[in-house]
Amino acid sequence: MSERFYLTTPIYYPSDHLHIGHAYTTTVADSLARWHRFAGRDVYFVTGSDEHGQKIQRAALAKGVSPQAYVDEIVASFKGLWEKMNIEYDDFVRTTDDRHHRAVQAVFQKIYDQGDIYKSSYEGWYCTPCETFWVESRLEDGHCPDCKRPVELVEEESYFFRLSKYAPRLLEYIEEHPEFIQPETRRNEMVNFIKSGLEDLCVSRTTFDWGIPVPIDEKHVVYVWFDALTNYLTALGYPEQGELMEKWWPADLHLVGKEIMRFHTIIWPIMLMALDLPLPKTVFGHGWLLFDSDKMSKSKGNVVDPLVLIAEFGVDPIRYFLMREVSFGQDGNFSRKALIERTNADLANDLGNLLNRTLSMLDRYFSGIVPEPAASPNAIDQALIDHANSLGDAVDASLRQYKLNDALVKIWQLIGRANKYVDERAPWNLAKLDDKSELASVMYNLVETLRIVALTIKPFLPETGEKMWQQLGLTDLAAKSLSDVKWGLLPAGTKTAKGDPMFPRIEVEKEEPAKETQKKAEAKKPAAPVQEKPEGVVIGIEDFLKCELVVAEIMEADPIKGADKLLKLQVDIGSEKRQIVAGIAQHYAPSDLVGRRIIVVKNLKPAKLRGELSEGMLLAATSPEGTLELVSVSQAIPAGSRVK
Ligand code: ME8
Repeated sequence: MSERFYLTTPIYYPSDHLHIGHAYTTTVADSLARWHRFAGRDVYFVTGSDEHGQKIQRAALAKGVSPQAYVDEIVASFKGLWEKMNIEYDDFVRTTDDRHHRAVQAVFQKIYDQGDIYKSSYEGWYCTPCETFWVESRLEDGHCPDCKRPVELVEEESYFFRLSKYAPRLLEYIEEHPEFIQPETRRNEMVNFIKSGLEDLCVSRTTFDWGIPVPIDEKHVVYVWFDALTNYLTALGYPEQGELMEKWWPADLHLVGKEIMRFHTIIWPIMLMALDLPLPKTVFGHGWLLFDSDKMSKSKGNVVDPLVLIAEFGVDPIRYFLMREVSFGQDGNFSRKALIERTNADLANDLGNLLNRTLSMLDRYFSGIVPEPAASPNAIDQALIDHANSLGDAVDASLRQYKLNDALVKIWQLIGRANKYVDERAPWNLAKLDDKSELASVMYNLVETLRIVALTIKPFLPETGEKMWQQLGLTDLAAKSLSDVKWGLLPAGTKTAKGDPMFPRIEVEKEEPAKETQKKAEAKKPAAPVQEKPEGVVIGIEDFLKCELVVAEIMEADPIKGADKLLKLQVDIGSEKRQIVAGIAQHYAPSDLVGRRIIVVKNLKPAKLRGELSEGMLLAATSPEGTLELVSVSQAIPAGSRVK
């Protein structure tokens, strides 16, 4: 029987639309699922939506619709996003599904019947955004220690779950199963949390009704986390002990963000112990995707909408960035600049160029048909062959340890090796020889490397894998598996079909201000030709005078939707009003700008930045720390005055 792999993502709250942080977890899960399928394992991949609780009820109320209508609309958008991102899940559990209702009531009833749930009353604190109960001693300045928002005092009759009773057993389990909580830093945090004392957990609420009724007492609804965690069993048909439960439980991997590790490594395993079910093999708590070093969240207004990014860049650059940029387990920063740089450097430059130049040469030297590798390999050929031949196992080993970025680094090392191979073996020189056998081998080796890259890339970047496969003139990709990542399976005689570049370079100048462009020039691999700023060049006065610098008064300043670095300014330059788009939003609030007299270049060719016309450029200086200050004059100098 083939090895099996059951993996899950958190089921997300439809309290709002999903952002790139949610897409991160789901993309990782999808790539793992696709990889294990590709490696011949039997995979079950489940995601879903966590639709009950006070937070959702309040959100629906605020919108003036029923909670069900509210969640129906948002959950449809979840599914739409996953489809766009090529997420191939096997099941999507909605906690409003009847099957889930049955599973939760069965779990509650069983634990109650055996005496691990009892009735008492709760008086304490509750964080609604996190749907978490807190004892006073864990609060920080009266705020939720997780999300730092205010908590509410709750006083109500409740059912309690005897967490405390199971704490010693859980600690022992964690100690004996080092793979259970990963990465290791999170294991230590969880162990410390348990050792500091577990209180019994309140598992029902009475002050609102958007939830699953407690089976023995319909005044109560089941606490939303007790409800949500059960989804991992719902997907297997629990409480029926059928084929699905038998085949897939325990789960191999619950993939979650680090902030919900406590629920998954304390409450959930104790629920399972009480149900007499085995615990999941691994709960992996990954880091956060940060935006300007802060966790993205809707309430902070710093979220990045994946749909907007996909529309602009396509799906695979986003998938690639999420998995490559962040060391899995740790926090990582999202920025548009980093996304563009990654796409240009790794996808357009390294991968795109390798495919393009290889297929162009093949067209030129062999009319696009893969030749027989006639010559025996020299040391350089052999190094490439060995590298490519070991790639499949190397990627598999990284993924078994949840090192996604390592896996991608390994693929890109082979791509880098192949690009270097082109330069080392210089096919254009071999083409001058009468004997074409060496040229044939070199070209075969390059196309064969690309075939291996396409296969290993596909689980991470499905569209890219398919496009490469097509250009390589190969068929039947869906039937290929890890055993095809083996040197020499490319049939000579294959007719390739070179296409358009898969990743055209993203030209940033068109949409970003000069400051951004300048930063790009300093980056390791510029995405596009940039204007060099000459240093130490002596110019004549006539050159300087070509530049018409004038004093301008800022009349209005406004943010630009979707461009967090830009502000749109209406300025008076004496003779006329102008609009200028400037990259100063992170240094000045719009209200601080109105009335200032600044210096602008009046005769700069107008440009469009993010769809907004910019008719001129303002002058500013940057400190070594990166803060920016506008060059200004006092109110004594009227708008329109020439600066010389
Ligand atoms: O917690 N960086 O749902 P949720 C990385 N319903 N990952 C992020 C992220 C960020 N900035 N923001 C969100 C819930 N995530 C519960 C789960 S499971 C039984 C119930 C991802 O909508 C990450 O996986 O708040 C995180 O754990 C999850 O979304 C939280 O989603």
